[in-house]
Amino acid sequence: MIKIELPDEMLQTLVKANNVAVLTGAGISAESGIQTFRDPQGLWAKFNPVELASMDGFMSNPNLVWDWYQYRREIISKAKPNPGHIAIAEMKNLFPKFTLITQNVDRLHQRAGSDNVIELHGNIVENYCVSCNTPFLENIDFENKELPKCKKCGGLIRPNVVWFGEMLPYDALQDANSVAETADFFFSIGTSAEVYPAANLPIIAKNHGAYVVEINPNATSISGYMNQTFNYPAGEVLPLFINDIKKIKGEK
Ligand code: BJW
Ligand code: ZN
Repeated sequence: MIKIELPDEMLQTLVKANNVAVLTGAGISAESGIQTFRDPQGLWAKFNPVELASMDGFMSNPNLVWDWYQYRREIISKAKPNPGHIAIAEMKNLFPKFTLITQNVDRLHQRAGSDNVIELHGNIVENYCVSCNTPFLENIDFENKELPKCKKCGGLIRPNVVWFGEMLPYDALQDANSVAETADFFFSIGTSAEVYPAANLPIIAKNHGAYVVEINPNATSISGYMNQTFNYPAGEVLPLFINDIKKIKGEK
């Protein structure tokens, strides 16, 4: 367990905030045993994003891409939310307005108890047809190696995630931008802030007057814009926030 004292000036700003928002990335799930993308041991160190996370890659070798998602589904289904996810799920009870925006597809936030999560890059649970866009509603057994075909048109089925070069879901991006523009306290947690448009959100929040905090063991390209950075694992820092906020509010 880390021993740090959270700055009082930051905590006072946070307890007075009416509109708090969190943006998360793969790092929040690292302590649940789910690999990030760009860390030295991350997915992109071993797998090629052009082959596995683009429509061109899928159309060139749909079975390879499907197998990779089946492999990740198995890991994700066996993983459990960690103290970072649980602390974020508690935040909805601590502020008048709270919004969670995630780039993650693993649904661990929802399993920890977060609701109304804005999913910028879709999720790994749902699937749809690449030819007619019809959702594929059958349960996917990750042990089944065969790529399913659309019941309506016979087209290939893909996971409902956002690949490189694809637009983010329109409503999710609109909502995320408007939250960033109106939040008075904004956390960027466990993201390298390398992938756009998500990486812009903390900057938009800062430019609209929010107090911005980054939680990430490593510095990122946006660290310099932050009011505070905590270079520690999210699962260790976030419970300290919850503890201190409850203390200040007299709930503990
Ligand atoms: C911890 C920790 C602990 C570790 N606690 N922290 C040129 C050509 C084509 C497109 C582009 C281009 N140039 C720019 C673009 C746009 C492109 C983009 O941004 N590319 C950049 C890489 C340059 N973006 C897009 O294409 C997006 N769409 C779009 O812009 O549409 C308009 C458009 C269309 C066409 C052309 C141009 C524009 C779509 C992006 C989709 C991203 N998809 C993925 C895969 C999702 C599905 C799946 O999971 O399989 O989303 S890629 C991957 O990156 C995934 C993530 O959500 C995303 C972000 O990664 P994240 O979460 O930040 O993870 P990491 O690994 O990068 O960082 C983890 C961090 O955690 C690290 O900093 C660690 O230190 C930290 N950490 N342990 C806290 N315990
Ligand atoms: Zn179809």
